[in-house]
Amino acid sequence: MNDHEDRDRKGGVSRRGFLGATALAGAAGAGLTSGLLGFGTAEARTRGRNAGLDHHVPPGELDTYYGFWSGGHSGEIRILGIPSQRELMRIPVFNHESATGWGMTNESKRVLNHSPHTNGDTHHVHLSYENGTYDGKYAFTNDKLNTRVARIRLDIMKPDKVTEIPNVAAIHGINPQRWPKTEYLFCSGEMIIPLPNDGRHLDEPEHYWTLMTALDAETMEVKWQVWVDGNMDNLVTDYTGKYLGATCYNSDRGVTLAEMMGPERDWAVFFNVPAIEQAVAEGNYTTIGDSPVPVVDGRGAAEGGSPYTLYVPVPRSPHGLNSSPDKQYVIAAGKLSPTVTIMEWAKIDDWFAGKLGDPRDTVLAEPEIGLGPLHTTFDGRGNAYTSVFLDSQVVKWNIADALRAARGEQVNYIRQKLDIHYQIGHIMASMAETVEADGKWLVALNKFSKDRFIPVGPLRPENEQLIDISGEEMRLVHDGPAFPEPHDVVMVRADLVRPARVWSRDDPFFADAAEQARDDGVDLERDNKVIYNGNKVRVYMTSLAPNFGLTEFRVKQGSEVTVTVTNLDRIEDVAHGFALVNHGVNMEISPQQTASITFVANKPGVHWYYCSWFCHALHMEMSGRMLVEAA
Ligand code: CUK
Ligand code: CUA
Repeated sequence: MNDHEDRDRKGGVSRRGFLGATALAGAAGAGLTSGLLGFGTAEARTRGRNAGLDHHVPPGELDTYYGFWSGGHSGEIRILGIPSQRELMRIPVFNHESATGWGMTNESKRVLNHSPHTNGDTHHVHLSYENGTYDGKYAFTNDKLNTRVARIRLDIMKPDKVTEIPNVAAIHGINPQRWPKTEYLFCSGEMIIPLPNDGRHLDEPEHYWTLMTALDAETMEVKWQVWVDGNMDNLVTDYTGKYLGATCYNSDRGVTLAEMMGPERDWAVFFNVPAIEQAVAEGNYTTIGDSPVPVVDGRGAAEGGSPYTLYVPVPRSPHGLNSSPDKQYVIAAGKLSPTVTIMEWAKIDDWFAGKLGDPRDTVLAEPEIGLGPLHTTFDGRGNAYTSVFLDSQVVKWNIADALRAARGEQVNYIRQKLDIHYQIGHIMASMAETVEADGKWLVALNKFSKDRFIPVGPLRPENEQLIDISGEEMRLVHDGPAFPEPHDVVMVRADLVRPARVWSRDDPFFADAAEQARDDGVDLERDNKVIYNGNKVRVYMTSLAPNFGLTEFRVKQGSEVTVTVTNLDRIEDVAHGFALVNHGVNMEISPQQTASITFVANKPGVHWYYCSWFCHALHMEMSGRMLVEAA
């Protein structure tokens, strides 16, 4: 029996049965009434019948979705169960973290490339794809603060690669290729800088630029970059694997707010991946400064684009850019304009094939939504949901009706405006970034909570609100306070994610420690040994509740000590920790994991180490002494 059969048996069945019945009843009722009586009445009449989805997950039952949250300037990723909104796990990525030792263990330092930075700003999180839906392998996130991207392995739920992006400043948008599978991870540089940024052009903004970057999603190496006009904000890929696009809010490349607000129109820029690959293959590129990365010149906004890029003018300061799950549309949110711009991927293909005369020919409609539209998500039933910051609302609208209205038909494409609390940024519906968008749950990620929770001081939590979108009418069902910051989220059907239950002994995550042990003639699963090598000391020990394999080790003052602990427990959920008093040393060692940490023993005397992860009735007794001889 696999995890998910197990899960269905334990908790899913009764709820799933209940969901199916009510969702059907709601849809049928709505279909009947809305045709006959118009929108407002339909809403009123379905409210009684459509009890909606049950978001309450009783004790002992399991959630049906994984929510992967980007934690903004906390620098981490979080996993929430949906619909309960219980926070299940935090995944430190760019931040350093006390409980697990992320940023302090040798394994995490390797992943972080020994970066001096201890913080980050994860704006977006997306998962790897196969054929337009999640393959369960990786999550990706950006670090706007220190211009990096990271990949998280979804089996162990830890980052395994971090890449610093050259030639740009502040990676903002990221999106993986969706079709046929994620070969590239794309990321957009937001801030414009001199190229190269080596001090030669300081106060000459005409020399400031930014680039789109493509990484190989398997190696996480940078493959190529594309030089663009303007700056770049959010980015999205299509469902053919051929195109991606990004919004630009500073098309004049200004450096002050007033300059950024100058142009009446900015644009969305689209990239032709096969054409860029061909240019790279033919050597039709340049490089910048010391970076060997091929940079293809995709500037040319004044002419509508280049062989690699298309610049579609849209109202000033567009923000979100989202791909509809029917694979057809790409929708830019207006931010400063009350509209969204609906473009068609097929027309972008037509433009690159030379079939269109004007970049605006790719635009189908520009419906008015509300004040401050930021991001759009989808239910897979033809409706779009746009977050509207200034109005603090989620606006549900129908794409087909918006297109009919644009053709002059008298039709109200707005389905409902739901107040949220308060000032919504991102918005996301379950599975909405895939062809399997299922229209069940939606989260509104709100920048302010104001009066929604008891006060906790001048810094208040932000507010994640869960909304049931399974019926005709959106229903707000839960408020969830969030520490900075609930930036973005994807909600993924639980059966698509298959986390490991214990570590595998040959995991590459701790391959360096295993290799060092081999060099030292140490069997990690058996030996408890101290290797002295000049001023370097390597301490190997096992852990098996409630014992460390070594209850003492002796070093000279000033030694650089590496403690490598291998957790022999095979029982799920029995993690140990290695914490050394007064040395800032603490790390997690989960079942069957090897973890290592290096520090300098610079204080003579007796220093206790103890297990920091509760593991046994004798957990407190699971300890030992480091004896440091004065130099
Ligand atoms: S995006 Cu990052 S600041 Cu995710 Cu709405 Cu604007
Ligand atoms: Cu081992 Cu607590």
